[in-house]
Amino acid sequence: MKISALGWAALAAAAVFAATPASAETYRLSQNTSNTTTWQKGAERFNELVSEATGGKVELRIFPNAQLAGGDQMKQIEMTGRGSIDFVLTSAINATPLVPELAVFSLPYLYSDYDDVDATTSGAPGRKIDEILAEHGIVALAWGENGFREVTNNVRPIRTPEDMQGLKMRVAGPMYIDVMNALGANPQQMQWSETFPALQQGVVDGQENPIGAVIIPQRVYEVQKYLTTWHYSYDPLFLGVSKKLWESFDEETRAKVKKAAEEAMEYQKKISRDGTADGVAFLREQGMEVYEPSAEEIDAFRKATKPAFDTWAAKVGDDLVKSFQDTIAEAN
Ligand code: X2X
Repeated sequence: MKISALGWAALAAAAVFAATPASAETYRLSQNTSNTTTWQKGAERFNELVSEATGGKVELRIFPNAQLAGGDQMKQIEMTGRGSIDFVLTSAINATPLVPELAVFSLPYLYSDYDDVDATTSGAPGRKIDEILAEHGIVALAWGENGFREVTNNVRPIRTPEDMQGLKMRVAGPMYIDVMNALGANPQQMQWSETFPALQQGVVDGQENPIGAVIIPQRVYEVQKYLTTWHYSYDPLFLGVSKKLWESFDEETRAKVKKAAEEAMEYQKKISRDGTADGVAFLREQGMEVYEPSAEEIDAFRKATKPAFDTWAAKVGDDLVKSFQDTIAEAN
C-alpha cells in the first residue's frame, strides 16, 4: 500500500509538506532482518539510487524485522503479491510457502561456490524463477545475497553429521526442517526476529545463517559458541515489487527502478561477500570456536542430507532442478 503525499501531509508539518514535490510517492519496503544487516544496507542504497534517478518521484520507507507483516517473515511475499506491500527484500527460502519452486536455490549442497551461484542467478535458471514469481504477482527486480548458511550452536563443535544428533535447531523454513531431520537434529521453525532471545535463553541450542549478511551484523556470536562452515545451503535475496505497483509505473520509471535495484543488489552482494571473507577471523576474535571442515568431511554432510535434497527436488520439479544443475556444470 502506498502512502500518498496527502497521507503523509496529515502526519508531517506544513513546512515539510511544502517542500515535497506534488508527484512524490513514498512506498513501503519490508525486509526480514534488523536494521544493522547488509539486507538493510542494500535496501537503503536502493532508496538513495531510486529517489535520485526519479527526482524523488519514487521514494521508500524501509521497515526491518518483517514489521509490515506483523513480524511474519514468510507472509511478506504473499502480501507483496496481493499489493499490500509495495517492495520486498526477502530471501528465497522465505518465499517457499507461497512459491515452492524457490526452494531450488537452497537444496543442500546444490552449489559449491559463488561462481556456481552467479551463473544461475544471472542466467536462464534465474529468468525462469522471475517468470514464476511474476505468476504470483511479484516482479523480481534484482538478485542479492543472504549467502551460504553456516551452522552455530552452544553444545559442541559440529565436525560430522553425527554431531548434529539431538540438537534443538531453530530453522527459517520448511525445507530446513527436513534437512535437520535427515541429520537427526530436532528442528523448530521460528521467526528470525524471535531467534536471538531463544538462543540466549537456551530455548534452542543452535541456528544456521550466513556469516556476512546475518551472523555478524546481528551479533549471533554473543549467544553462540560453535560455528562450522559447512556451506550446506545457499540462500539468495531478491528485491521484488508488487506487479500492481509495477504496472502503474510508466516505461521510463520502470527502467530507472530496475537499474537502481540492480546496482543496489550488486552492492549488497559485495558487502555480504566481503563480510563473509573477513568474518571467520572476526568471529574467532569474538570468542567463537570455528571449525572449517575438509572436502571429505563436507562430503559426509552431503550424503547425510541427500534424502532432503531428493524430497525437495521432487517438490521443486525435476526440470527446474536440472536446469540449475546444467548451468552449474557449464560454469565449472
Ligand atoms: O530467518 C533467517 O534465518 C534469515 C534471516 O536468514 C532469513 O530471513 C532467511
